[in-house]
Amino acid sequence: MDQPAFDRPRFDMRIGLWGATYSGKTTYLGALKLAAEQARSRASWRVTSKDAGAVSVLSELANVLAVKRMFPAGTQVGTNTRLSWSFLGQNHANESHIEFALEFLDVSGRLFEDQWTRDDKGENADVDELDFDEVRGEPGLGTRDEVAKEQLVEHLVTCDGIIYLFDPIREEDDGNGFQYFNQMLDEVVSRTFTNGKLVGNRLPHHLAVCITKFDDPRVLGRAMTPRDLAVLAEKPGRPRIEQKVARRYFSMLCQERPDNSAQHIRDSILSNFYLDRISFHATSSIGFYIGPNGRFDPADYANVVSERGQFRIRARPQPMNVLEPLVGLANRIRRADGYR
Ligand SMILES: Nc1nc2c(ncn2[C@@H]2O[C@H](COP(=O)(O)OP(=O)(O)O)[C@@H](O)[C@H]2O)c(=O)[nH]1
Ligand SMILES: [Mg+2]
Repeated sequence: MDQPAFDRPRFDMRIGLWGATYSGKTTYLGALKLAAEQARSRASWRVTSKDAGAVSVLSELANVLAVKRMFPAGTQVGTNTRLSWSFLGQNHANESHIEFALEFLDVSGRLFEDQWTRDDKGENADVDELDFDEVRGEPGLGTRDEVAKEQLVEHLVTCDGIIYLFDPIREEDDGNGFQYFNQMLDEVVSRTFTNGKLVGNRLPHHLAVCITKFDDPRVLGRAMTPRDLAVLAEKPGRPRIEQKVARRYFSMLCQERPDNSAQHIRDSILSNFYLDRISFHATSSIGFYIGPNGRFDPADYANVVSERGQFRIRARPQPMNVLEPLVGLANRIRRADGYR
């Protein structure tokens, strides 16, 4: 990792983790613990929490990835529970420290699909498009979802920075994630405006957009040319894909079809956040497969295999750009704050 040095601690920075269902949030959490343990740079990192429950969730997720070599079960970490971890960084060169909190509110995936992105087959679908509260079939559902949504908005409002996970594979298959994204952001803006905390006409937050599953050949194979991939194979060890590749790939997704999900999400990001507070990252929670010769092989780098109908992780997960976006955000927030 090559994050800038930090020289003064700030202990009340809060970063939120956000992303649509299946974007890779739960996997990312487990990978964070592995990434902190594997970090070999000027700084060392520890992830811990004052909440014993949060500590065991992280250990369990990391264990599923690293030992069982599986992806965590699709069930929620604890629907609507707020989990919080502290990241403690120590710079070896000058003994300085940094600390920030990552908060995660796992809301039910249904919240997004039912209300905003569901294909409504009801007769009055057009008429009821704007109706949030209507309870269809299951009594109480509308109210519970309202509460969950309210919690998530409040959670995002109070964070200094947001890690947003964008799943390029899902978005390409059924790209409607933007509806959920845009509606949430509108509410976050409204609430921030009410609190008098907008900066000009935009959110004060810093945003790291992590394009997930970058190890998947469907992603990397399009984000880089065969020649680029061959260059990666020249150096021994595991390659780390740079931010500019993630940015370029995201732009490419935006340009492919005029009305696709990535395009909508980009418009929304650019209108709600300041450009110098946004970063893009090529993220993989599991990293690439590297064979016995210790080199990246452009023809054989997928780290997921299908075994009896189940996805398994092929070799030791070595997360790429998982901790980096978080540390980058913390550093940006600290700098923007004038070392508060
Ligand atoms: N190739 C690849 N697949 C991933 C990665 N992270 C998640 N996935 C896949 O995406 C699925 C959903 O991930 P999950 O973390 O449960 O998403 P969540 O719904 O946002 O919590 C997993 O079961 C994996 O199949 C990754 O880093 N690489
Ligand atoms: Mg999950």
